[in-house]
Amino acid sequence: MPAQVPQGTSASAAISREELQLATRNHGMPLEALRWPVTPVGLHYLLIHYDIPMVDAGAWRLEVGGLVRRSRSLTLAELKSRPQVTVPVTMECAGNGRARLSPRAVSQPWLVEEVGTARWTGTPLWPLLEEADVAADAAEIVFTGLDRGVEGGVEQRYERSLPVAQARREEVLLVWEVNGQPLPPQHGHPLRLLVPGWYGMASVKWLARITVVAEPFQGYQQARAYRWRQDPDEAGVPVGPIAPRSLMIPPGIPEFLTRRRVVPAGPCLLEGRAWSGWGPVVAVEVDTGDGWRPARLDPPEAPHAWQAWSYPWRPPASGEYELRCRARDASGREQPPEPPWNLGGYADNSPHAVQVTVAPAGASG
Ligand SMILES: Nc1nc2c(c(=O)[nH]1)N[C@H]1C(S)=C(S)[C@@H](COP(=O)(O)O)O[C@H]1N2
Ligand SMILES: [Mo]
Repeated sequence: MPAQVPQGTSASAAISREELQLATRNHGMPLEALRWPVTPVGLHYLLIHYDIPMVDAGAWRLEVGGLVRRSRSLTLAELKSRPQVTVPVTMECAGNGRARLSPRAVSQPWLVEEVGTARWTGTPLWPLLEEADVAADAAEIVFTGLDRGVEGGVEQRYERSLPVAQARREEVLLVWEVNGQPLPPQHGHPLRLLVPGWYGMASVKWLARITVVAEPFQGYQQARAYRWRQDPDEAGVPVGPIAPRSLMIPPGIPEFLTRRRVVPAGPCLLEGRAWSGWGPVVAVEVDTGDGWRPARLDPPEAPHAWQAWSYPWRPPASGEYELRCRARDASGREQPPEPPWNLGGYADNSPHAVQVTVAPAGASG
């Protein structure tokens, strides 16, 4: 923990009114929704920096310009007539885990549930840019949303860029459907970018403009937010791929206020899901109080979809337990006990812990 608390961070445990205001607008996925391999739309997490814009899809156009030989202005119907793919993708907010840090960035105070997996339908991005004929000296592609606001004292549209090498990945899509429905307002109606394997900030919603540029983009969401930094004066390193994480479906039933779980005595199957943007998850382990033990792990349904895991637990006695899970991916990255602190509060992927009371044998479940 740094000796001095930088501006824009809070050392106090209490959540401020401003943080609560953000938390009621941007909700996480209730952990019991981990049961669904594809998250029902209303249970998918939401992160909206400014206001949800109301967009008339009939009047809307996607402008493609900048360093291209053929600028384009496309209707939704034109985009939908292009080659179409549907793919399950797990998306997670880079700030997931932020509220567990101390001191923490004063921002959306996420705990662990800022994730969801949806079946997205759209068309690959790069062929569209190839048709526009991208200049040889292009460095990045900038994606501009329709939503506007003020952040860090800067009035802006939500805008992010991708280096050309990322934008060329065939799984990067322009999507107009989620789980078989047109994108609802909160998820980017009528079109969003989808960057599988990267934290959600890259997947720009309410997409209006794609601009090819020769220099690294210096917009707020690129050059100031979403960077690994210890200090506000540091330039930092951009946040990109999703670090490995696993979550557990909380077993039994919750106590209303604390959400502590109450589980009947006897065998208890622990289940959950795990994912990483650095390759498939190759191992999930569970600690029920006596060390890490391997869980059973399913393969992913698609390269960027989460994987189901399970672990048969036999509580040795009634009483209080803390259950934890952790994942390791094919790149060798593993959920650390304590991730390195950073100013923005990004990617705290320390293990998910669930507090459980096992009822005495013979007690009614
Ligand atoms: N235009 C726009 N795109 C955006 C955002 C935004 O505020 N405006 N939020 C980003 C962030 S930080 C995340 S985590 C994801 C959340 O996507 P979802 O709300 O569909 O789950 O959208 C990203 N795309
Ligand atoms: Mo996010």
